[in-house]
Amino acid sequence: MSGPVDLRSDTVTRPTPGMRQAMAAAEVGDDVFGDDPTLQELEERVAALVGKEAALYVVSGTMGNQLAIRAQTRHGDEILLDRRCHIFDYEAGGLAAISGCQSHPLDGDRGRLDPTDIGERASRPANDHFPPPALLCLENTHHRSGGSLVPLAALEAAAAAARAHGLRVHLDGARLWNAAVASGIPIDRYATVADTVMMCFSKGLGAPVGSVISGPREVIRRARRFRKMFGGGIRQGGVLAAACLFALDHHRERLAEDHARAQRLAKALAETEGLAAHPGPVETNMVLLHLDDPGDTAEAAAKRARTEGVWVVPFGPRTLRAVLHLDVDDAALETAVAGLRRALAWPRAGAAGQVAASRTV
Ligand code: TLP
Repeated sequence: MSGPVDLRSDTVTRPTPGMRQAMAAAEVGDDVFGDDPTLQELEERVAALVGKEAALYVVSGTMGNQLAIRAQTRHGDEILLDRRCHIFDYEAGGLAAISGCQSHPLDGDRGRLDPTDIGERASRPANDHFPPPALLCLENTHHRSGGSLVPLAALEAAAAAARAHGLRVHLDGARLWNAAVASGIPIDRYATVADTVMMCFSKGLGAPVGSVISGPREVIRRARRFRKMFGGGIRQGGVLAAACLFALDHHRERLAEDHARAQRLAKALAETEGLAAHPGPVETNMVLLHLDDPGDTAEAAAKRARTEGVWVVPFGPRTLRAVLHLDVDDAALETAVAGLRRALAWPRAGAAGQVAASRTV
């Protein structure tokens, strides 16, 4: 592969020729009239895979999470979630703006929430002072901690603590596909912890657009109505759904390759002498690189990496994130390792030559 290696996210994948063919050939109707057969097939297949009564296609993970929240809460309700989860941290304040809910952020440990914290907050007496707790949000894999796997037992314990006090549970499973492949635990097993589950097709699975929320029929019916209200009805959505169906059939098992390449990237950098950064633990398809030079910043390091032909994103003041995906093969991985070695060489000024150019992954 020539040109820059784009490791900013697994959202950057482009549809493969087979996926484009499936999209071109898709049978379509008008989904707002309820007769797009390909969209219906996708929703039925995902509901069955997740083990829920019904499912709804939406344009993004953010829309899926926000609709699941809107459909299961009332204005003034409280939502318990991890301080570092995508819903709280990265969705533009949607749960306050769209659902009128109050967040109660909890201090999680790589996506693991303490059931005692949940129980203490959720069990406050129902009086006129306290916002009624309505929903617990979980996330797996946990993106802020670098795609870490949240153990099923931790998800179950958190969900049980919430349910004991009548809360519902939503699982942001944008990358639940990765969790299932990495852990060997099936999607529907993970899904038992939650009432509603959101999963993205536009990340590791490589579709250009789309996420699906699954859950009880009544909740999905309400979510469908809110989707319409927010202008999210998709007419000939079958063209997009065909890409997701193709991804379901062809791109799930291969996520293991992304996980293996993420391990190789981290190992190659960890073993590089004179590198002013060290990788964090790798559990799925992401590598976090923590900068060791106190004078360096993630912004500056990402710019240097770009100059060296590798696109990564700042992920905190002194952390970079690299994500492995469908469009990164072994050759691109080699290019990325070489580029990152040059960009992160120590000391920074004119030190690229200190890292042996001959090293391979
Ligand atoms: N995550 C994106 C960015 O927003 C950070 C990425 O590049 O990782 N839940 C989780 C756990 C996510 O990581 C994301 C996207 C979403 C929801 C939202 O999905 P989209 O981008 O489709 O709205």
